[in-house]
Amino acid sequence: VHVRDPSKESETERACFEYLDLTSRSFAAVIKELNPELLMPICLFYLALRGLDTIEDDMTLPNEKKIPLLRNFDSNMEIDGWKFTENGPNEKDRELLVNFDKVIVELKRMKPEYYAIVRDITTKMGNGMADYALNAEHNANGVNSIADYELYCHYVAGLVGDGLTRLFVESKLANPALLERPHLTESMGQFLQKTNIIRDVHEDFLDKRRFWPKEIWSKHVDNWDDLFDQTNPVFKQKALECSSEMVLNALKHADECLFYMAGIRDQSVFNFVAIPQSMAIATLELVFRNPAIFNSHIKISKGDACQLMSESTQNLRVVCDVFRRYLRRIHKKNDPRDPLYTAISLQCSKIEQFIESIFPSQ
Ligand code: PS7
Ligand code: MN
Ligand code: MN
Ligand code: MN
Ligand code: MN
Ligand code: MN
Repeated sequence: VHVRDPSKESETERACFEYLDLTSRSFAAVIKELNPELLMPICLFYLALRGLDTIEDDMTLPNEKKIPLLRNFDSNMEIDGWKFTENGPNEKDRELLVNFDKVIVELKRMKPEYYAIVRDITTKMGNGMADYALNAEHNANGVNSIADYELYCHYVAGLVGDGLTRLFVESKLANPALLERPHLTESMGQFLQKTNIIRDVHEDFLDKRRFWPKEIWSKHVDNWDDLFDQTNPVFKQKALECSSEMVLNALKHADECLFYMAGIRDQSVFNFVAIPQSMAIATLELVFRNPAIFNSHIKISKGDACQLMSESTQNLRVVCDVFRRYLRRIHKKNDPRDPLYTAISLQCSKIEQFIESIFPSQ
């Protein structure tokens, strides 16, 4: 197993790992365990996108400032000495942007083949985020159609999957056939981002942001705010049914995520892609029919996270067992009074059958 030796690293390399630790909860650990060939490129890819997301998430920045920052981020990250010091004081990732000049030094030392991928995805994500920041301002109501919702998830996560897959294949750590299956890659990002959007609904509501598409929530309530009125038993019921529809929509991607992971050749890359996916299926189970998502920030327990980490660093069979376990729990929690009871039940069976077809249980 590869171990970093900070004494052999440059000052800017050490700084990058410091910002990685500062800005990520779960990604820092898995990135630091990556195959040495991809360790620094993926650390820098992460920091570039984390920089963009810090700007996107900063609700103290007016759109007149935010939009050009998002659209120009790819060119700014090529300017020696560029950094961003205007961030709101309570922005937790401020440190990264204030010291972004150090990240730029390391971006310039990357292999050109890898840098081209990072730059391409940064350009596309920055422009996609800018389109949505603009949209949210003009509609005060966020995302409307399911297609818009999936396009947003494409910009902030599907594209990350695309860039990562190109890095894995370029470094020969994944089967090049994955490049011919962009739909599988897209599902990897969509599954993570949709789970994040379902779980963070209350946090985003407090920030006056809405990512749940109107096409879904308007079937359950007339006003978005009603979902958060947990004192009214009718709204409480409707909110749960609405969240069921969001969970069902996310579950559409689960089988393709498992299929994608079969194309990974390197153990460290497998761990890197599998851990977030296992955390996502466990999070979906936690949020499913859980009214707490509408008034608090919920997370899977430390103990469950530890178990998921050890199970996701073995092989695809064990990860399939993890998916099976959580799908069964979702199946059990499903309530016959839920209008989507049958659809959810069928979707769980469909994924379980897919798993059964690749890894028969005895
Ligand atoms: C480059 C490792 C592995 C094929 C910073 C990993 C926001 C869920 O929505 O801040 O602001 O609340 O909680 C990670 C596919 C992306 C998608 C994305 C980059 C998996 C900036 C992760 C992570 C593709 C855009 C959580 C998508 O952030 O979200 C690297 C394969 C960053 C992956 C955003 C979201 C990540 C996310 P939000 P968070
Ligand atoms: Mn964001
Ligand atoms: Mn964010
Ligand atoms: Mn988040
Ligand atoms: Mn979020
Ligand atoms: Mn959060």
